Amino acid sequence: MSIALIYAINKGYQVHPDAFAFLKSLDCDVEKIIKTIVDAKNKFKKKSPILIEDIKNAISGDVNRTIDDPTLTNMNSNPKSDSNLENYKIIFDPTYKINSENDKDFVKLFDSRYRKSLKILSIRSESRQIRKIKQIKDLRNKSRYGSLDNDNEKGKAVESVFLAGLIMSKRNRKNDVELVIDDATGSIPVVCKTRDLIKEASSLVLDQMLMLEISLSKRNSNDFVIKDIIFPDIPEHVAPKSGTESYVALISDLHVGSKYFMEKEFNDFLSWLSSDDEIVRRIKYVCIAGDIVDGIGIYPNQDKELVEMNMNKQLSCAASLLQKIPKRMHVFLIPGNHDPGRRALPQTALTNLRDFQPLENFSIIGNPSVVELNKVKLLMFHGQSLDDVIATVPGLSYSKPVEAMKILLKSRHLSPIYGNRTPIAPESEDMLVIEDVPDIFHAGHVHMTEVGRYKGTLIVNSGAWQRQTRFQQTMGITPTPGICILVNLGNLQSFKKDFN
Ligand code: D5M
Ligand code: FE
Ligand code: ZN
Repeated sequence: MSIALIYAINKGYQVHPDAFAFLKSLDCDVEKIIKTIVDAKNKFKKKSPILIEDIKNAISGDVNRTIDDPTLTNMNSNPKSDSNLENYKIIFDPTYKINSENDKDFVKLFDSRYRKSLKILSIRSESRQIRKIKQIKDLRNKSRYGSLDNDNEKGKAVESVFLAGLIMSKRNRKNDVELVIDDATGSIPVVCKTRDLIKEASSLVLDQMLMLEISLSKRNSNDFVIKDIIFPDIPEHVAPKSGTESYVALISDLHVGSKYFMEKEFNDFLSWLSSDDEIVRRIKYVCIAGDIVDGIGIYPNQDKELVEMNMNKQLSCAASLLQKIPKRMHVFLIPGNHDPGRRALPQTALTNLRDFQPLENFSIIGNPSVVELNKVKLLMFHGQSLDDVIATVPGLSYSKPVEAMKILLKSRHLSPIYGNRTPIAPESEDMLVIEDVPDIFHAGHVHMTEVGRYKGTLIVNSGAWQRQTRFQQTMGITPTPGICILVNLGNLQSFKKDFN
């Protein structure tokens, strides 16, 4: 740390106290970060102090951005494009928020999930009638006969109340479905009795947030009977029209280092990106949604399926492929479950890729991240939780990942189910709540390309560049690798480009 400071001071740069505190909290090569910032500022002859933003940009590889434009918006300098309309912003990146020394306190995490989800529900008018679970139980206990004697302002007996909470358990019984809902004041069993509600309950996943209207009448049953299920959900919306014919290329799951990595097809894709093709000329952005390398020790006997057993060599090989992406395209790259770093969500940026190649045109960011491309909001998530959603919701399958991705949007959470296959870290803030309504929701992980739409959001699963593995063969999963999805940011129309 002190060497880094001396370096900055000797070059005539001050470090802002906030930036100093921020640097101390980081678990990475501080000297290298400072040197990158100082060198960039020197190059642009800027003498301003080093701020937190400079550090964040240096980590994500966008050191020139703060220097170009303090609002953090990058104006593409490609003279062939309509430069006023070409720009990107990183709206959310968990990398700097992740606390590696968290104290395993899941109470804070779930409290954050509850609060953030309640805020999302607050746009619904019914949310004003939400009562705390303890209050609802007290009301019920007070009434001895028939409906409750709690009256509304007009003196009429209240027939139903609203509650909001996380689903603690779900039990299919003979004629109904019982849910146990939890808020900070307690938990309550509630029951779906009608056919429609029972059907709706089949797509509910554990630990997701819900608002429920429940009947207070005891006439027919002693249970708290659900009258309506209200999901946090995304609203019907129209994506902003950027007015340009710019494209974003969406890919994921390269698995460099695996013997199944489709090196030839991926190189064909890279050559195409450097070609003079009419479409390629319009590609301004490339998004890569994780599983860049195959990693080491990710699953039992993986070594038998690797061509490269050394993690650094896998990374260096991936970096030398990725540096072939033309510099005029800006690349956003997030990690997946095969990449180095912690497995639990959210994951920090794979910045060590840059140790092997400069990758100047890359924003290397965490999983999940939200970026804005020409005003179009794009949510990038590797997709680990799709395994859990597909395994628990009846009727879903690996061949149709879009349906599972819709469930994530409806629950406004990227990984609602806790304690199954997707590890979630006990952060004090739940960064997996989908706070911003995305115009494009991009994930990978299941190795199956599919595109769909939900309430104005374009949903894309971008497949893979890895042939069917032995595991997938035994599971009967036939992936659709070697395909890139292109999206026109002007109208959100998409199409596939197949490299097989
Ligand atoms: O995951 C690729 C897909 O294959 C994903 O849907 C999970 C599934 N998969 C892969 N390996 C396993 C094991 N060992 N158990 C269960 N499911 C698996 P990827 O992240 O590329 O490995
Ligand atoms: Fe993968
Ligand atoms: Zn994966």
